Amino acid sequence: MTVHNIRHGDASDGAFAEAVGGRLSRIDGPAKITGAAKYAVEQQLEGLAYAVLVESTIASGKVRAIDTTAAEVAPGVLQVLTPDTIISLKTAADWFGTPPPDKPYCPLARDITFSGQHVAAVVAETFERAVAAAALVKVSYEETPAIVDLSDGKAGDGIAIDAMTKEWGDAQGAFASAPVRICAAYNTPREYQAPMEPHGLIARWEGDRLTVWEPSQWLDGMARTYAEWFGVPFENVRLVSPYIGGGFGSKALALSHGAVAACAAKMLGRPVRLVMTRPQTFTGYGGRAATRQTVTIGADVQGKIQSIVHRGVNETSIDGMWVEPLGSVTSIMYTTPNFSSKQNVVRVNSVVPGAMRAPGENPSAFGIESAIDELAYEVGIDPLEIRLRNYAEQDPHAKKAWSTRQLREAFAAGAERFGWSRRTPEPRSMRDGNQLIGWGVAAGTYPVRRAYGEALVRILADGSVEVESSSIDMGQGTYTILAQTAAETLGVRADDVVVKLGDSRFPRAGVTGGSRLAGVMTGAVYKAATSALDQLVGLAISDPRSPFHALQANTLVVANGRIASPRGDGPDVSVAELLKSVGRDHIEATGDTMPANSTPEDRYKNYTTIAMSVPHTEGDYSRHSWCAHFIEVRVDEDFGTVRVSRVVSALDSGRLYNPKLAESQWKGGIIMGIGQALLEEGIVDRRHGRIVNDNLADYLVPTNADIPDIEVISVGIPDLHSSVLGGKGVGELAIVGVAPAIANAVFHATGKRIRDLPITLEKLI
Ligand code: MCN
Ligand code: MOS
Repeated sequence: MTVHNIRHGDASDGAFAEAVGGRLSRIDGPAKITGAAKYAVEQQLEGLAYAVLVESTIASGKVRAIDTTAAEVAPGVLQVLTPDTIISLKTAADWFGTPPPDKPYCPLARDITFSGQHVAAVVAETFERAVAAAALVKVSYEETPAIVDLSDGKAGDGIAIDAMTKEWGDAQGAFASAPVRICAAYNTPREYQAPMEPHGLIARWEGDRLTVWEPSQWLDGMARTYAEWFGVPFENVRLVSPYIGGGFGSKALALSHGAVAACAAKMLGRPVRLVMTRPQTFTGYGGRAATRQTVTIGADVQGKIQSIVHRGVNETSIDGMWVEPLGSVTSIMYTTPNFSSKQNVVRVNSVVPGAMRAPGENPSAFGIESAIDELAYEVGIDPLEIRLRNYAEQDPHAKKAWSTRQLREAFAAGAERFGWSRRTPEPRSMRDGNQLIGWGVAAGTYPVRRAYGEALVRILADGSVEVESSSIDMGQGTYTILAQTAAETLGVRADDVVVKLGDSRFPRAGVTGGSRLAGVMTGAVYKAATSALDQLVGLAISDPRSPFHALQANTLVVANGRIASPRGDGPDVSVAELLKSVGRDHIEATGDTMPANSTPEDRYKNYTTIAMSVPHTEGDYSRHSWCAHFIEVRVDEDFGTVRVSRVVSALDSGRLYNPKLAESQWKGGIIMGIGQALLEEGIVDRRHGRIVNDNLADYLVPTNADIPDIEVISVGIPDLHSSVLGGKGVGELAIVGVAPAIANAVFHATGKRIRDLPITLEKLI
């Protein structure tokens, strides 16, 4: 979509900054800083109309009637949509591509299952007129009692998710006979992604072709959903998403507000823009589900674990299913001969929860990494030492070797840098005036999720290079690392590479979720660039017009945009000159990492569903990123306020494609973890089942003043079992383990164990 002028990385890194592994600065940065970057809903289209949603004010019941009379005659109103007037859609397949039931889909609800559900929409000539008219829509309801959250008496134990059960040995028996036993319950509240850019879209129909400008973590998956809703071919839907102002898991799927806007555009014959208000971003899609876990550990007096029994529950909605895998870290972090983990989900009247940075691993780590700390105090062993005593030398669940696990190295590097050896073990033993100081440690992990990728690389007449992919950059650095990959492979400078992302017309890409995109796309670009290079060298050697033709070389080298014989004894011309001499205006190649015998159906499935994701335990290895967080807190003894004053984290994400960007990702994850530990909590009004702090003044996320110095250390080594270029996931890893490290530090500071996030002052005094 976009042309970037590259600003180079740290001067000290010189030309190396442009190769894979170099510290090149974000090439999309200048466009963002100057405001030149145009986000999806900022497109100016002829005849644009504006849609505003009307949402249910009850959490459970039925819409009795919708009175639209006043709204319809309000100034500037073009259309009022209700379940009765909106066009009917077909149900789309889910993200696994499971064939959907053959029944109509209506994005406006008659049956209300949560507060904030879309019940109507108003479209007007201006946004302000749509807002004013939406306030005139009168909805009457028949209300029924809502199950407000997990603690509601009506909630019950929920549904057992058997697929989540993991068991080996005799966990209950071994626990009963263990000399040391601990058992505790850990809770995390509803949390929200809170991206800076709210969800929204512009939809435009031209005949039976739909273009949607929408921030998206998955253009091809969303295009498939729109196509299935409207019953048009996949090729007829174009998704455009040049920049994304943060997603954190929330922008991967086409949602009902998108369907409403696309219906309105079709019915009206005009392009329609619909942008959620900030409060609507708390109910228009789900944040992280609230969770409860019980972790039971049996150990010997040396702190060696003999048994772990783990039970977890997460919220889901009345009519949707979300499973937050709570046993994911519990089952792999430590070695134990006996293990049992089971999980239930409980239906409550909320929007269906969704993916939020490290879904599963994040709350899972809060349970096990708090519990192991409790065990450390119980047996009187240093919390770092107990982790090393129970170190898992292989995947305890899959019983496979780790592809790479630099966790011991992470513990060592982090402890050294933090000064862990100076810690005094007793709670409340370290202070500075009236501030109690606590030092806590916790580990984190995230699986290496993989899929296949595809990209196009084009060498142009002037020797510059274009890379095209329908994958996206929501701030992680995709533009930059793909420029580096193409530059290194083709022997050109990174500022001669233009990376075009975020348009579903480009070669397809799977979901940007599960921290997989960097590994998938660097692999695909490497492949495409390699085959473009082969073509270039092939032409140079074989074309009679080429200056290299007489040389009878079987290969040539390309570096700094010039092509020459390996021994340097022949011509030395620029790539542009070579293309001119052989009469070509460009060379292009598409490369992908799909298995060789893949059919077109396999490819469609790979890019538009998650059904072809490669399991992280495929083959002989278990693949994960790892980290260790060392955190200092200062707790005001009188007020109970907690401040994080120092963070040192050592992380293993394998080879880093760009350390500067990986460090920035890790720091972002740690900052989000500090928010989770100390601030973030969706508060439910128990009378109405409504989220009351549905705005960024009341739903607190960290600001600069909350964030101390954060030091991150890379301890990874290349892992070729995990990706083509040896990297493992970066984006989600670092949030995992931050909240328990802080809770553990708070215990060390105060002697008070907080097992309910967030750690707010009233829980401490
Ligand atoms: N990287 C690297 N070396 C590696 C792997 C990654 O240098 N071995 C760097 C690259 O700059 C790459 C970035 O880390 O662009 C993230 O790569 P990866 O871990 O593969 O994650 P994805 O590209 O798939 O991004 C998604 C991931 C997820 S799932 C969430 S949630 C999340 C995250 O990234 N949401 C984010 N980071 C985010 N960062 C921003 N700014 N905004 C979000 O919404
Ligand atoms: Mo990330 S929560 O997998 O988009």
